[in-house]
Amino acid sequence: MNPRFKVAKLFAALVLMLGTYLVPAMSVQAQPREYEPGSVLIFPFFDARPGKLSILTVTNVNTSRRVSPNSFRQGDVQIHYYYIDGVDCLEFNRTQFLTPGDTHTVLASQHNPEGSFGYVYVVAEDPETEERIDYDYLIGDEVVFDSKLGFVWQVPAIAFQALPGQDPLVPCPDQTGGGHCLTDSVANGGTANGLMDFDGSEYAAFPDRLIVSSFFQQGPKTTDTLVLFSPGNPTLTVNPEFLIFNNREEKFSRDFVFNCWWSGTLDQISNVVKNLGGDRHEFGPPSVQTGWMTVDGAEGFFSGSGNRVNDPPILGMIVKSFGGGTKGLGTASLLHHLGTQPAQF
Ligand SMILES: [Ca+2]
Ligand SMILES: [Ca+2]
Repeated sequence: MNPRFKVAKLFAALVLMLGTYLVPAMSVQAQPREYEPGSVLIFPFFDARPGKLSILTVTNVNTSRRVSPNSFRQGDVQIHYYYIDGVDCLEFNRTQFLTPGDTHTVLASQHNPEGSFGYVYVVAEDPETEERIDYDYLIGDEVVFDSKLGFVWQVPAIAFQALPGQDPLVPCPDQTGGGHCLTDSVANGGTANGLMDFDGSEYAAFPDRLIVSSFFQQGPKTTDTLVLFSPGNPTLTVNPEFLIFNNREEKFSRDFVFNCWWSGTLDQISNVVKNLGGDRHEFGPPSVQTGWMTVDGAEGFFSGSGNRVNDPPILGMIVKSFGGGTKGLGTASLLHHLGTQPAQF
């Protein structure tokens, strides 16, 4: 074989091989995957106020009882609950040990005696050292009984997968005694800053924009309640931008301000949702208009210092009620999302 051709062939093989190893780098684009197991679960809204009952479940789908050199089984994990109060975003946290295939269901009001509503996140940790680990075996659900509105809603937790252990061909250098990859580790591509980085290296990135795919024009019989929050920033005031569309491709831009966690009806964002000016005959009878909207963090500023940040990360969900009052029907869902951006907390 011509030596030059041989070199070219070798180079091509090398590129191919490198390509295989470079595949995990593309996971920068990874987004949360609501119905798949992850290492961090975020419940956007727990509500333990009078008349509401929030039941949270975390299930460990790793059933491996193989014993590691540190005497823990591979399916043993510590889960760390962080309850964040919806008013001041102060934290209450506690841990729970889960055996292989274990499931843990709690009543938010009993499990967290300090807060009545807000959001919760759950992080997988090594049961021996309590370090955060790549343990994509946690799934979560929440059921809320709302006797005030007269309905029950359920949503899955938003699951973020950890990324150091994504490639079975390239074992991560920094592992626990139980054989799980550490997430906050420089050797594993992380930052070792004591924080969770949702940057496509430690954990899947946050979504850039959230989308309410459809809502009915708001009125006495249709009330949608949106939940929004920016994790990890108790003193951050977020100034998101809403793009609201009717069913005739007309767009309305609105901005809005909230502190750390917010829940409110769509008409608190803009009265446009009560008067969409779209096609009344598309749906019905009865004639009701529909619209949709996108939400982007846009910008935020810290109370006190006044320092501004671009595009703070946000997550959320929506509770929809129809009919009004206790005679109504209701449902809830997570939001759709688009694009990726980093978050850190
Ligand atoms: Ca980190
Ligand atoms: Ca954004």
